[in-house]
Amino acid sequence: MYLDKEKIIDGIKRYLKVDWGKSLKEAEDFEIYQALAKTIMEGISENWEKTSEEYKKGKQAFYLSAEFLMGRALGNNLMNMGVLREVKEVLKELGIKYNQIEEAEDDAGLGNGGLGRLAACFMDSLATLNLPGQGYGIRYKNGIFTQKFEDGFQKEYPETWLKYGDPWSVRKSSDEVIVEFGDQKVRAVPYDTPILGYGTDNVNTLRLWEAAPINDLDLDAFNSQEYEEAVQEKNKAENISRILYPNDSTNEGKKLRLKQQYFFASASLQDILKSFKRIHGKDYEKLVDYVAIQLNDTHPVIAIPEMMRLLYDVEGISWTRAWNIVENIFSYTNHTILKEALEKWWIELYREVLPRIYDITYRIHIELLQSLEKQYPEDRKKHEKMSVIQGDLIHMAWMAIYGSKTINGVAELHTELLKNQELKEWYKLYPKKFQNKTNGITQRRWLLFSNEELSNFITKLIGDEWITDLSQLKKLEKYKDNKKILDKFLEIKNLKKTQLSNHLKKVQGIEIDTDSIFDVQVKRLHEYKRQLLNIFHIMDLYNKIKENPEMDIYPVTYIFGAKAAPGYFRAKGIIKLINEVAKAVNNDPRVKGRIKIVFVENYRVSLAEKIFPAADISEQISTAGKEASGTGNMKFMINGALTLGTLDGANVEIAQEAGLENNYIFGLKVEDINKLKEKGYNPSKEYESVEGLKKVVDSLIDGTYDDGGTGMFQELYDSLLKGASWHKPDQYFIFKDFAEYRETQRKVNIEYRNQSEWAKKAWINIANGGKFSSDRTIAQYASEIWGIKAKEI
Ligand code: B1N
Repeated sequence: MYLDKEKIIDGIKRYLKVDWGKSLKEAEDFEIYQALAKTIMEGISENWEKTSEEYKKGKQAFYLSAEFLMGRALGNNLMNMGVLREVKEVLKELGIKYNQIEEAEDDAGLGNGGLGRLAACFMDSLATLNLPGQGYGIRYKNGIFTQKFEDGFQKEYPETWLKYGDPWSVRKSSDEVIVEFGDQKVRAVPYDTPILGYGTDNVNTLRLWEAAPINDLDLDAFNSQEYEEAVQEKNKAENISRILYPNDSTNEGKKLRLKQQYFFASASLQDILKSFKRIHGKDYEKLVDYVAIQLNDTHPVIAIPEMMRLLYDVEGISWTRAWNIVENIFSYTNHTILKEALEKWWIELYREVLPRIYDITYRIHIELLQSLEKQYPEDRKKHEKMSVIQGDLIHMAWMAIYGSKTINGVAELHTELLKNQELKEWYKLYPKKFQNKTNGITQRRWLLFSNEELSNFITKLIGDEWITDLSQLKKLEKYKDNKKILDKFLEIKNLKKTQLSNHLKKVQGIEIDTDSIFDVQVKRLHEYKRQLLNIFHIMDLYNKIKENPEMDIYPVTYIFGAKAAPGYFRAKGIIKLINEVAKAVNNDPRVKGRIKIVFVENYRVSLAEKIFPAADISEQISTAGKEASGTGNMKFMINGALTLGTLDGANVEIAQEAGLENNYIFGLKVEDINKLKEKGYNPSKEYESVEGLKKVVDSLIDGTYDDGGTGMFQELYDSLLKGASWHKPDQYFIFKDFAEYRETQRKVNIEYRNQSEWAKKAWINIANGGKFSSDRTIAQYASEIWGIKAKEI
């Protein structure tokens, strides 16, 4: 342990004085938070340096990701260091409320959703497993926007996590590199954040790049009183790392986005090569023995031609040797099969921003064509389909597959769909490259930290090994019929529900019945995730209550949390709809509190930590085949919520592990949807024939709910019944799944009343959550892809 009580108190007081000129009595919460953070940084600095030195001696894995959705660091770091309790005590003695200090930290929201949070969980697991792995990304000045609801509409406000500075990062000016574009040259300045593992002295690193100008100020312009021009270069440079693109699973073909991608890919590779050279000189044949690079989706795939540039242009290695190195260093993870997410760049734009990278990409394209010609002589159609350059577009996923050692999907079903549908030609060409790596989550943040009560209880029963070996949870299963233990579980669940309600009361002024079922859907807002199916069911239920005021319903609180991409009109329409229905339902005396809708504002990591432990039902209702994995589903599971879901993504494996009978699985399967598509799906049939559905759908446009004259609800209506130029009506099969979803919801409502049976199911879910630790996922990446081994300092 690096810190004891005295050191902590001393550190806090010292930093308060040095940084803010304040005594403890005068200090604000955020100042105490910063002082505490810096005390920790001081405490770990030696181990951090030691770890970096140690890792350099062998093979390292580098995780390149445009997003790292880290959330808060304070509590997590204290917990991983094993001093959380001490710190709480110390602060108490000083008359300071730990909770308030914790709440003073802004989330580091440098990601959109699952993909970014996965990267963050991976960082935690790498460190905990003592694995030589480092993250590389972008230090966005503004992370994911802050969401507010104004009159039920989503409004976005800039997120400003750096306004008081970030105590968790160290600017490493001496490791700056230059990144060059066709029209611009900038400095890339690294900021290192320590990643503390649990129960280890190792401290791993997340290195995020900030863009800075070569020249701060154009003095000539300044002297001629042209002040705007004087800082033009600075602004243009800083724009590169200014803001996270707020799209989840859609491609943004903007110039600045391409610059961001090249910026961090180039800076990271230069950094990797520089530290390799320091030890091994120019012996590049060794590179594959020391470096593995994981490309988190296609966002960093530009690193492939950039590596060629660095090895071939800069280091003077032959093209063939360089390509051989590339093919053995890079691996690519695919996170989605949605067409609209596939990254393709306009040639014109690409060539303008990255002229040399374009030439290199072109050569890669030609060589791929040559190898395709060998494999499939004169099969023009196939060549065209698999080309990196197609017409006016550069296809990043194809370059990734061609240039990588392995390609993996993120859940079994997803990988099978890649192999047999989406990427079947590629699978045929390179069967050995394809792997599955089912996602996972860190149980440290998502159970130990966010659900202290359940954690303590589990530890009391089976010891604390589960904290670093989640498969230990299996030992809980023998208690599945133990009434005392299940009662205790229910008591904890109730406590977590009360804590969440208190929090929501404070931040949003909402009263929640903590005896009601907490039915939760939290995730990005997207049509394929089908929040619309969820709200349609509630609208139907509300209609039924109005028809039959004495209807027997066990009280349910439907909790939503979701940000919509600012330019995603339909997603914003769905938010408005949920808020409108909430207003009607929550204020209708006839409902008598039986159902309530709560849409939490600004859903983010720190709020998620309060929500997962309080959930009874985990809504995972995406159209089968569309959700690559999902990771929220896993967080719910290990906190004892039952999955109400389709056989999609990792839900399939959750149901496999915990048993179908302990979850609520419903709806169309991938095969059903394929068949339906073949046959031709006409949603009007369901609309007319499924009892209650027409009334729900019509209420979008008959004046029941008001979209404030925006046309949003009409547009939703049309998307379901008429389709649009780019898609068929009800493309996500909401109508087709509606009846079965409602049936399953009814079952939930009845079965929840039997609390001991319910608790048993929840308990079995927890006991079988072991597979879904990111420790398992990372151990598989380490041995099956990267070839790295644990190294303790
Ligand atoms: O990645 C997660 C999965 O669990 C989810 O199922 C999947 O939807 C998510 C472009 C994405 N796929 N693609 C993205 C994010 C940002 C962006 O600009 C695509 N996110 C996912 C982790 O595997």
